[in-house]
Amino acid sequence: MKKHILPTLTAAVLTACAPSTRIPTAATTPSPAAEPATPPAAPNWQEQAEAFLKEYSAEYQRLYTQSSEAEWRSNTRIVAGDTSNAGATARANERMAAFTGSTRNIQRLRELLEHKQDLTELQVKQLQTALYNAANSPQTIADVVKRRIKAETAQTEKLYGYDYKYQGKSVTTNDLDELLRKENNPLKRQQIWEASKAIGPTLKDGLLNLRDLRNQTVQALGYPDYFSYQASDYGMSREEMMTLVRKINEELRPLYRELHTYARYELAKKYGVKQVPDYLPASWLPNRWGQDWSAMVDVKGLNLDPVLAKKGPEWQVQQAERFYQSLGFRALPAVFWEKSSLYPLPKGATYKKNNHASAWHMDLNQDVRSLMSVEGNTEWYETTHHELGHIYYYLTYTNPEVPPLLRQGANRGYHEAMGSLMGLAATQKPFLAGLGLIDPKAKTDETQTLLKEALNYAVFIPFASGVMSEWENSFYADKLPADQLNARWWQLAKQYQGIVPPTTRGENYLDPATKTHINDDPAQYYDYALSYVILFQLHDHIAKKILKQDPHATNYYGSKEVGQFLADIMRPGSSKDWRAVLKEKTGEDLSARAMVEYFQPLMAYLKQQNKGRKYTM
Ligand code: X8Z
Ligand code: ZN
Repeated sequence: MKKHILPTLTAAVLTACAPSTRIPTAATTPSPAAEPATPPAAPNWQEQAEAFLKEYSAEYQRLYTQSSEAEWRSNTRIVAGDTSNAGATARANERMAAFTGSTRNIQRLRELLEHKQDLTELQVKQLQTALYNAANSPQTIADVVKRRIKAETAQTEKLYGYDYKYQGKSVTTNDLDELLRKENNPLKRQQIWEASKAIGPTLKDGLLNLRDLRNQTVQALGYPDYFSYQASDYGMSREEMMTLVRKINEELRPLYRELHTYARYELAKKYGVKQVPDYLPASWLPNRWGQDWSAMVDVKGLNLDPVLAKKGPEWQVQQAERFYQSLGFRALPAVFWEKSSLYPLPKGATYKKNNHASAWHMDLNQDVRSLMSVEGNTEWYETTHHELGHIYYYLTYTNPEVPPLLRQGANRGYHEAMGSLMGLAATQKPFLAGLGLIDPKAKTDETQTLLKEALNYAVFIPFASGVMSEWENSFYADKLPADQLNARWWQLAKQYQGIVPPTTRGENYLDPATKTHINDDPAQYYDYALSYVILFQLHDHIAKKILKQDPHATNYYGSKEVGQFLADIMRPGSSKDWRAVLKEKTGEDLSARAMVEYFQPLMAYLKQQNKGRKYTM
């Protein structure tokens, strides 16, 4: 999850205009009535915008910082029964909302934007961003906004304060994930999987309430629903976004179909099940949501788990930093090491913390932190690179050229792509050999390596662009009825992922709510699908054009040219149009071409393996 943009503060460029004018536009500057002889000088709109933005940005940054500090405490110290952090967070977010959504600010923003043609591009972008932020907190409906803020804080506490139990004992989500990667007994697997879903029903009332409040909030400034609001951050309508993610899914479908068939047969063999099921039982997969199956394959000579377990979690974070530094990025600032919360809480701690990885830009300046529970294994190794990608993005666009309001990704997908790209690069063989993490002389199987990668990156697409995006689209835009929430989830899981629950899951469960983003990063999971598409486009360019290496076997380490390429994308933040950035840097529009091409060599192998097997999707 990306806490790099706080849920209540979500900010970005608004290109699709908010049509409603429920707030009357302020009259233009009154002309001095007493002196009709000399016409008043036309207002200098650029100067006016500059003055407004200067004052606005200073206050915005001040309140943003207070809000981040409060949120940080709420996410790193959750004490059962103690609502003091939640109270402080709600108050800080209310102050932020009262400012960003104030009627006065909205009026002024609209007035200035009416003179768009007289303003600089940078001014227009900032004003649009501020107006976009306003739509999340319009003070014309202050009461709704207040209730939404309170409900969001309460949902977060519930989500991360939950006490997961397996076999009668408290367990962490790290424990459950580890069990799902390793356990071979299908009955036990089902119990583990069910334990991971027990949180769902506890979140139902809160989520339904949040749906209404989120929709109502953005409707006040003319957005039809919360999903449309989030999509507009890309300058796209809801329909355009859904068309895009469906297209991406279609393009990767032939590969997914092969992977799905392969997995059904291989897992049936592994679990000793004679009748191969048409659809994959969710509890068979090494991930709570079936979004990453890479743990299914162990590539001889490339298994990092034992090495990483020995090196330990601290080493992993330091190593990720070294990788970025080798490309020319600076060392992480001292505050990162002092104030981040990087490792699991000690056993017996009297409080809990958010168990999902995130990166924070606390003050839109140099205070950057990460919240993780890093353990020594491959999954956390990749996640650490992912989070540092957010951190280096923050540090790179924090420069005098980029005003605070535009310190965000070219779009949200880019923000997710950077670190995932580095995560991919940090697992390729030449990189690992160069680092001494594997034996450079060891013969490794290239097909198995590519298969393992496909089970990670390609398998993710139907989950992200299919199940998650479609469900949230139905939930927010179509107001999915409360008695169809779980049914819709499993219908989508079957359709897109070919996955079914191990037993019937009625509406007494709420399995979508077990995914953190559904609660606290709402209606934007397609960011991750787009980020994978973008990351393969960037990787393809880096490998072929910069490093002149095979995309399947690269070593970015030490390449200042690669660092330059990435920093050039990060530096402007959202002051540049995201489509223009991609075109300029790769020569391409957004496209799954590179991703499909990357996995193409795997198709022949999978077809061979699947010969004579029954395809069900
Ligand atoms: O939530 C995340 C990051 C935090 S921004 C760890 N990710 C998605 C997930 O875990 O579901 C990374 C990829 C997908
Ligand atoms: Zn992220």
